[in-house]
Formats: sequence, C-alpha cells, structure tokens
Amino acid sequence: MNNKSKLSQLLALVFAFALLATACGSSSDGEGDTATTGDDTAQADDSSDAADDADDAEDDVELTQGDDLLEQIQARGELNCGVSTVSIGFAVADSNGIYQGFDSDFCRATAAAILGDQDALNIVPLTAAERFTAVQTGEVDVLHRNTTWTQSRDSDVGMDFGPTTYFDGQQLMARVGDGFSSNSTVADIDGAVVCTNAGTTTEKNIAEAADLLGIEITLNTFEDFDIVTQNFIDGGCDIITTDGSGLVGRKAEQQPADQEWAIFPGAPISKEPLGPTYGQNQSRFADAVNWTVFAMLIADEYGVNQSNVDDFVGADGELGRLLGGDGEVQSAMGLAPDAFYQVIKQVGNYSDLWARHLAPLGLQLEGSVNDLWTNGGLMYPPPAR
Ligand SMILES: N[C@@H](CCC(=O)N[C@@H](CS)C(=O)NCC(=O)O)C(=O)O
Repeated sequence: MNNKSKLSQLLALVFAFALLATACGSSSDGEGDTATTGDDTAQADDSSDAADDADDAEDDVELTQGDDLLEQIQARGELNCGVSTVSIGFAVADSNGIYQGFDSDFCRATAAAILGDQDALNIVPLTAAERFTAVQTGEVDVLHRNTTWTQSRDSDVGMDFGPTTYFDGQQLMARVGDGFSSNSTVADIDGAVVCTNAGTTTEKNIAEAADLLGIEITLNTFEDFDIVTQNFIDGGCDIITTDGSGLVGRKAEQQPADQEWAIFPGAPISKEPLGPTYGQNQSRFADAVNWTVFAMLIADEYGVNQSNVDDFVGADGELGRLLGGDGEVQSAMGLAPDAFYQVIKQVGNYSDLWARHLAPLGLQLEGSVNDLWTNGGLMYPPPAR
C-alpha cells in the first residue's frame, strides 16, 4: 500500500467514526424519540429533522472508494454487503450467526457473480440510520437492506440504485384488542402512539400522512426494528409501521398467543421500491450488481433454476449466452464467462429466493407486482445480448 492510499484510509476511518457517532447520537440512540405530529407542526418537524440530520451527516462525507470498485473487490477477494440487523425473511442471523434471507441471498448471488464463490462475502448488519454512511466510507460495497429508492437518496445522499428486487409499500399494524380491525385506515389513528425505526422513509411518510389528514399522532422512533416490535408487544406503541413485507414477517413470527395483530388493508401509504444500493459513479460495479439481479430474473423467464441449471448450459440463444456460452457478454463486463451460471447454481433464480425465504411467511409471488411481466407483474429484465 502506498502512502497516499494509507492516508486516504486513515482519513476514511476518522470520517467514519465521526459520522457513526453523529448518526447514532441523533434520532437513533435506541431509547426512542418522541414527536407529535398533526396540528402541532413544530413538534412534527422535530421528527423529520432527526431523519434529515442523518441524511445531512451523510452528505458531508467524501467518497473514499478508489478508482474502480469492481477491481478492488476482485483484488480483495471478498464482497462487503450490508443487510438489516434483523429483517424477517430478508436478513436474519441463524443459530450459527450466518445471515439467511432474501436480501442476504442477493449478497451471496453478487459474490458468486463477481468472485465465483457465494461465500467470498462479508455480510455487515446495519441499522437504517447507519447504512448510507457505511457505503460512503467504503465499509460496505453495496446494500441489500430493505432500502427504498428515493429521489434525495439518489442525488443528495450520494447513492445509486440498481433494479428493484421487491416492490413494497408502507403499511400499519395494530392490535385488534385495541379496537382496530380489517376496516381500519390511517384516518382512524388520531391520538395513537406510532412507532417505527429511525433514518427511514417510514418515519417521514407517516408524519406527512398524519399532517395531510389533519390528525395528531405521537411518533416514537427507535434504532432498530427489534426494539420497535418489542415496544409494540409490551404496549408502549399502539401502531407499528414499516414496509408491508416487514410487518408480515413480524406478525408471522412474533405475534404473542394472547394478542391478535391486524395489518391495515387497502393501499399502502407509500411506494417502497427496495433494491441494491451503492455509491455513485462506480459504473462497472453497478453493472455487475444490476446484471446479477437481471440474470436471476431472466433465468426465471426460461424456467431455469438452481436444481435444473446444469441441463441448460450450452443452450442456444440468450439463455446459453447468459450461462457462459458462445457470445457471452460477461467477459466484457470484467466477470468470468460463467458468472451468472454460478449465481443460479450456487444461490438460485429470483423465484428460488422467494420460495426459500418469503413464501414461508405467506407472501405470494404468483400474480403479485413482484412477479415477472409475463405473469402480469413488474419484473422486466432487459435482454442479455
Ligand atoms: N424501506 C425503508 C425502511 C427500511 C427499514 O429499516 N425497514 C425495517 C423494517 S423491514 C428494517 O429493515 N428493519 C430491520 C432493522 O432495523 O435492522 C427505507 O429504506 O427507509
């Protein structure tokens, strides 16, 4: 390592510590922050300010990633991939401390594409408030962390976004015993204590929704969603709100025997397109991340999955090229010709991941917005050519 890169690493560390301290000390100290929204706009702004502070802190960081991130990762021999601390179905550490879930499998798929080995991977659990700083300081190369693609994150916060891997939307969940039912809507939560995690689109959306409806809520934010859910179980929160997929997971796994939780039906209160997120201006790395997702969807289009992929190696046309045959484009991307064969063989196609992690929670792929375009969904990968 030359002196210049030593210096830039040192500076990166100093920035990282300063920023992590800022992020953790703002709205996200784990104790929960309270803000009232509705008529009392001054206090509602406190909550938004807390979220904005985290974003502002992120804005001040210089990108420390070097010239070509794809080359750096290949030289390093390991992909650093950020996931949630606990997001049921998406990223949960098993009894051996190994992360399992839809998002952590996208990390594995990306490692398989770039390095030929799904285990050439360092999975980094991050709270929502920590995640963008972790990208900016180079602690992680990419997030697969329930992260919504928004205009400000895509510009002001310095992120770039890959293809959406899960089209989600924010929903609310309450106890049936508190009088909420399958007919409840946001308009019914006037006076409620609403809880979510800090540094998210979620906290901004619910504050805005309450303001627009002219109702008053008390918004409590916590560092991570485990604490949010525990407060809901203990009765400290009337309502919890986050991406719908997150609520389904929490209800499936954590609803106590003596409580019944209701997820408000109807349209979600927001759009939450979730997908891979990385630092700006790393085009070759972005291509590798993005085409990993596209390859998993194209494999689905052909009915090629983890268990039958070997039967299709050497196929004609697009599928053959995608799996490394004649005319493959992977080499020109800086990947091995069989990069996407390795993805499907080692990790699976898109619906393999869904079947493994999300179907057991009751989330249905068939006919949903997350299904392939050929089935009426929104998943439409570009052609592999
Ligand atoms: N998609 C939203 C919310 C992301 C979020 O933090 N979701 C929760 C619930 S699914 C989560 O990931 N919790 C896991 C954790 O706190 O580590 C965003 O990008 O701001």
